[in-house]
Amino acid sequence: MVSEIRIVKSMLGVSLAALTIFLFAGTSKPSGTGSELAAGRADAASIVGVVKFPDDYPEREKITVTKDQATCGAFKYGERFVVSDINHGLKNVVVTVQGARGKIKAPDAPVTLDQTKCQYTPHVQAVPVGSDLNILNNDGLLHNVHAYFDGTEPKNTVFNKAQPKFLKKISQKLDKAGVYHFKCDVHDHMSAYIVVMDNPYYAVTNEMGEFSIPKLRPGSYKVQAWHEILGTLEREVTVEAGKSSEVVFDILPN
Ligand SMILES: [Cu+2]
Repeated sequence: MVSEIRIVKSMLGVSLAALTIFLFAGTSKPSGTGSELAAGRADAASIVGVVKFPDDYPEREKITVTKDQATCGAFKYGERFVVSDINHGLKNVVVTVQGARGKIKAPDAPVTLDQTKCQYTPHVQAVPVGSDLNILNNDGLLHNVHAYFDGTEPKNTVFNKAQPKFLKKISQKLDKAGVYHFKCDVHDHMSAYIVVMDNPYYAVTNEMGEFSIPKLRPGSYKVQAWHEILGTLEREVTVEAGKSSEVVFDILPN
């Protein structure tokens, strides 16, 4: 089965892109509804895939730093489009399986958002709802951590805290599922996203644009892919007991 959805966006003066999802489902017949199968068993299913550009893909932006260059450096490479030279895979896409039943538990240890040389690390992460977040500052200068909910600016400020050089750590509980966009009010180039999850079936694409979501009950699901610029797409996927379904998100030129 091959299906596709298209959306069209444009940004950065680059004529982007229709984002097309091709789903390659297994050919054998489903073995039951699967609703009675416990996740994590040998008969659990998985969804694997890749998000990738064709031969033409955006290069890393080079952003001039205008403040605190002694610590921050003269320029930064943007992280909105981090694309592999090998397979043109797109990093930092958050892939979520909607409608899958499963308990989610906040980790015992806090998750972190680091600020080093005026850059957030990681640029994109996905964490369970209820996680405690530690925001670290070892730069020896002032940052101002300003988080917006759902990426909407400037209306939905979640928190807005100055972090002077002596304040090495700010702690914040992430108790609402959704997309948090972090900006620094001191350094315009600083940007990061934390996607707070209320179900346990998610992954963030790696340097090759790849993801893997294991331990699913067999069944039909919506798979949602979110990228900070390309937006959100959904697709129905059927996974079978003990098998993987592959989803390839091909980003096509206009
Ligand atoms: Cu800053």
